[in-house]
Amino acid sequence: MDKPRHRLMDYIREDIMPHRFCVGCGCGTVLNVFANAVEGIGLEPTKMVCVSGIGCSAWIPSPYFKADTLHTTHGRPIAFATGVKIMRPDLKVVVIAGDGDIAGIGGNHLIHAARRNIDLSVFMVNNMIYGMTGGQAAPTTPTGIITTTTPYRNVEPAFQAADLVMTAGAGYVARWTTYHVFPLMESMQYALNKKGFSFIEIISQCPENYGRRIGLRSGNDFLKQFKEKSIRVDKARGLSEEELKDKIVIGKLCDRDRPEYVSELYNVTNEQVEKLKKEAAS
Ligand SMILES: Cc1ncc(C[n+]2csc(CCOP(=O)(O)OP(=O)(O)O)c2C)c(N)n1
Repeated sequence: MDKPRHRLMDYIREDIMPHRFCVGCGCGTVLNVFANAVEGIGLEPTKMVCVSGIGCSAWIPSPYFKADTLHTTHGRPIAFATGVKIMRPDLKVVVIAGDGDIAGIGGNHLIHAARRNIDLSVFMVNNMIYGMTGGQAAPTTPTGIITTTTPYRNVEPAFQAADLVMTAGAGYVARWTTYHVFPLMESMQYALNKKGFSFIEIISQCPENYGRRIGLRSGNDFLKQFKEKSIRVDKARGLSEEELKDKIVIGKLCDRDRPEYVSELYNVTNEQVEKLKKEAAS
């Protein structure tokens, strides 16, 4: 008898399973939610390009998602994705990578992609640490956390990447956690369908290289925390900074329509071509 085959296996590279993510890691959840989101809106993987950088989260699309993927250098997935989108505006270009990749070393690309409102869907898996390299503090590591590079405690404030891209001009910005799988899936679907720069911050867990030094040893420990600490954005409005300390504000943070970079670029180029043609004909 044939082995039963899960429907999502159309979206996942079966030949390299089982995957390499650590036990309890949030990356498997994000891959699952992403595959469900793509399937749910009937997005054809052959019409997509997924771009990632270097890190555990970067493995979600590459090699595991079954579409054309670019596994680029650390910090540069948005820069590569920008090039792909300019050359192939017909394709859906999705970036999935870690907070180190996107908000740390790649922070400048993030700002300018949001400012341009370029039509990319960027899903930043924020595990609050440099997971792949062994647990060094990232710009997203909360204050007070013990990591390999902050053995006494982290004295820096965590970078709020979602706030940054919102201010820079992104079309759609949301934040969810790996506990909120259904709203995250719907949010991904919305982002994939929205023209312009869409950014979802996915608060995720790294029990091995983040949790182990702060007493959160399993994926479940994190999920319980995510559930308890999360507060919907509409409830968070009106609360003071002190009241929001240690809370994770979840939900849609912004949704607006602004001119999109690649369309504008093509418009101005076509205008010039027409103008030159007319000049040559006269
Ligand atoms: C230019 C460059 N700098 C540093 C590194 C080392 N490095 C590889 S992955 C990584 C951090 C990964 O953290 P993140 O992007 O948050 O992904 P995670 O592994 O936590 O999912 C670093 C610093 C590298 N490969 N290239």
